[in-house]
Amino acid sequence: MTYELWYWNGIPGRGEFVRLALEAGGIEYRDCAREKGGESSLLMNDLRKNRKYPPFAPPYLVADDMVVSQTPAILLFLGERHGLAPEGTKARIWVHQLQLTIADLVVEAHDTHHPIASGMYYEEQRDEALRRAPDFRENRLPKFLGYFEAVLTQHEGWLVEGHKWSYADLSLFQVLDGLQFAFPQRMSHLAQHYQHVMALHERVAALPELQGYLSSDRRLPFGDGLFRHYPELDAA
Ligand SMILES: N[C@@H](CCC(=O)N[C@@H](CS)C(=O)NCC(=O)O)C(=O)O
Repeated sequence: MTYELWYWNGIPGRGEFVRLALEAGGIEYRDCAREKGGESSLLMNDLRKNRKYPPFAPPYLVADDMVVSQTPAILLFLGERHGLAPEGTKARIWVHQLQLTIADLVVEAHDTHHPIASGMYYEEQRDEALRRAPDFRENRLPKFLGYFEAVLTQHEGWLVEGHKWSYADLSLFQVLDGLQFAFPQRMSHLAQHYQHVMALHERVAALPELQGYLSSDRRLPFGDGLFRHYPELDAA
């Protein structure tokens, strides 16, 4: 069976957390919204399908008769089916918790540039963004990084002790990549304090399973998505 992944074409966004898991797991999938010229109507049409269990928003994964949306739920599903997380309730729920915490961080990073409304242009909420970003840089970002640093300090290299990488490690890599893109000054200042976190970023980037993907054009660059670089929102 080949999974169908649906996510907006042109930005890595939340789709990338799913892509990384599929790619690192060697799992076959179609990136449906990027096929046939990649017009946004492809995804819009699929979203309009009359489904009994519809997704609220992309990303979502179609697997036989199931449609799974919500990034952490998709990863929970793939993790169980393909061994991308350890087995057993305790470990499974632990990885899920980590993924939900990563999802919280993603929302807060996004809200630095869109603090008022996702549907408005950045320029329309720039003043509010300028007020919001310093708290993220100075308080929230160190709190999240400190949390993952503490977890990694107790485990051996990966977020789940005794397991190889899990999907949460891949997602943490992606968030760190996005944060380095969006807040290069702040992240380079903080790097010295979160050495285990930064080492995890390097370790995932070097995974043999991901080399083909990371150097391919399937891996999209950041741009106008969740992680955006506005120099005025960054500072050491
Ligand atoms: N909690 C959801 C959020 C999904 C989401 O916000 N998707 C964005 C793209 S990254 C979207 O298209 N949202 C449309 C909307 O919220 O109306 C998840 O983790 O997957």
